[in-house]
Amino acid sequence: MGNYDDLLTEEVKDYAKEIGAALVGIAGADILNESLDEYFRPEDVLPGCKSLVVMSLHIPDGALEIMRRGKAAYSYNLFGYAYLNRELDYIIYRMSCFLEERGYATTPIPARGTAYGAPKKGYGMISFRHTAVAAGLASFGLSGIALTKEFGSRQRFAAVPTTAPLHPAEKLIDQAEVCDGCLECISHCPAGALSLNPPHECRMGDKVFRFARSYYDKCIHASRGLSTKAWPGAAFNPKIDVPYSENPSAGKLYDQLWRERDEGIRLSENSEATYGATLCGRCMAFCSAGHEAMKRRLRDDQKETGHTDNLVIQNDGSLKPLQPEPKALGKKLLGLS
Ligand code: B12
Ligand code: SF4
Ligand code: SF4
Repeated sequence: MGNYDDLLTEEVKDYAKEIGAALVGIAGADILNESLDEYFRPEDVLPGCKSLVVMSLHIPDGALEIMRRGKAAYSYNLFGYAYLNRELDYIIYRMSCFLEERGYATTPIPARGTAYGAPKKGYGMISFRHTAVAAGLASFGLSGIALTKEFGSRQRFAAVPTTAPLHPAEKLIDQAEVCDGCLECISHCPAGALSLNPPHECRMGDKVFRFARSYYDKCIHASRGLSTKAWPGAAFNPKIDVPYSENPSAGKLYDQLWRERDEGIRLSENSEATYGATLCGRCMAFCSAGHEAMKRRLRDDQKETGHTDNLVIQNDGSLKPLQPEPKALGKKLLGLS
């Protein structure tokens, strides 16, 4: 057992709640140093890093539910992405200052994007999903998204690496505790960007997690409004299909983003980068764990109201209830069969 500052750990957790974090936990730097690739480990971004303060913000259920119904992606794009990232940046900044004022070093990492110059495409300075799992807040769904008992898939994460000796979580959550293997995430991906054949394997602590490999370029193509397959039947589905190219150069992607897309999408965006038309997000939106967590949190007298009918948009524009069932492959990967 390490030599931890339990009092500071409690102060950090209280402060995280005070500045608005929905969930907060502490990840030990050691298990992440072993689990993540060189250059993207806590010790690479902060020499002497001992722990990471991991925080999340909940994406309001309504923002995803209205998107599942095919009516609007606008609420999700703002309150699940653009604005939420600002709120995350705010809590990262505050937590970083809180720790530095107490004499500890930190590295504040922005909530979105990857660092220019990093040696691997599609890698953040630190993977927040991995930090959330290491902090005992979440486990990997088969989608690769970090799922919590409280919100399922419906949250974004941030982590502040620090030299402070905070007390880390002692128990990691098993995948089967949060994911039922229904595979709705994979079957609703419009870009074929998620593959379980074979799954990606991640070792952390004494556990092995299995989840879909994600193809960066395919996801970007759909999630940046370049594909008419993104949200078939939905009012906000892009109306122009920009041809997909393998490994597009950054310049080509930039051109596509700003010139070749549906004009309506460009006009629906604004200077605050709301990505007005679509961010896809279907693997998050259709995740059963998210919908079930929403139902659990509703008051008893609200269980039959709002979005609990589970209606989702069909390709022909009609609405039908989603009826997810665990699948044989899903159960096998989760060790349930
Ligand atoms: C780059 C990035 C992406 C990339 C790559 C994602 C990925 N799986 O790593 C793309 C564009 C695909 C993407 C998509 C999405 N993202 Co994103 N993304 C990030 C970012 C900036 C970095 C992630 C990272 O470091 N990955 C690298 C390593 C560590 O991942 P890995 O698990 O070891 O390995 C993966 C890849 O290497 C790949 N892979 C490995 N081997 C192989 C082999 C082959 C052949 C191939 C093809 C791929 C492959 O698949 C592995 C499993 O996913 C983070 C922010 C952050 N700093 O963490 C947000 C983040 C992961 N994204 C997020 C979200 C919400 C999304 C989307 C839902 C989009 C949206 N609407 O917002 C989708 C979800 C896709 C999915 N199911 O995984 C959230 C997740 C929140 C949560 N609850 O878990 C994060 C944490 C942002 C945040 N601040 O909250 N994202
Ligand atoms: S965001 Fe869309 S395209 Fe990207 S992995 Fe999820 S479902 Fe697939
Ligand atoms: S959609 Fe189903 S299989 Fe996919 S992550 Fe969510 S609960 Fe797991």
